[in-house]
Amino acid sequence: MKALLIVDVQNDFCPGGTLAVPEGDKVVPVINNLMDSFPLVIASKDWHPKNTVHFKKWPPHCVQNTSGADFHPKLNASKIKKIFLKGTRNKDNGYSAFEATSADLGEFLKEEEVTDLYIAGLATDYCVKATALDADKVGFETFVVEDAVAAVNKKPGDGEKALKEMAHAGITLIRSDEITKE
Ligand code: VGL
Repeated sequence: MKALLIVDVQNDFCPGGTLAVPEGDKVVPVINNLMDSFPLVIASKDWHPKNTVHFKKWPPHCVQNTSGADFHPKLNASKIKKIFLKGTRNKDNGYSAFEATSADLGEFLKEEEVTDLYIAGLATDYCVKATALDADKVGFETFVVEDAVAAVNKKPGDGEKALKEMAHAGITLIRSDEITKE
């Protein structure tokens, strides 16, 4: 069974947000289209307390219960079965959705008999990468949907580098038009 995991498609990571990923919102229509090809769609949210150590490295973003932490308004959130909150504690960076504290993502996917995990969202060079590498490590057949992710690119080329690193780890890079409904 396959599932789609949407990573952090939140206002603060989109243009106008406090940690905007360039063209972060371009993933939204691609993801909305993709949802119909999956029997199970889940999502992660960055969900930080105000005083997290994470904000020593990054501008404050996705603070719990603020509009910056909401999903992008055009994301079709009604199709999302469960949301996994991460980075929820003061000492917790929570890059990977497998570090979510609201529920255990790995356990949930096993219970749902998911074998193939497709990952989309933000950002390629941080949370998407960390999540995909963890998924691969835990034993899921892991796919990253190349046209449904976007990078912070703190240094130019970081996104490309992250994709190469994921491919090297055995993760399959796939385009949304290569994914068929099953
Ligand atoms: C992310 C930088 C800082 C992400 C989160 O969601 O990829 N990037 N915090």
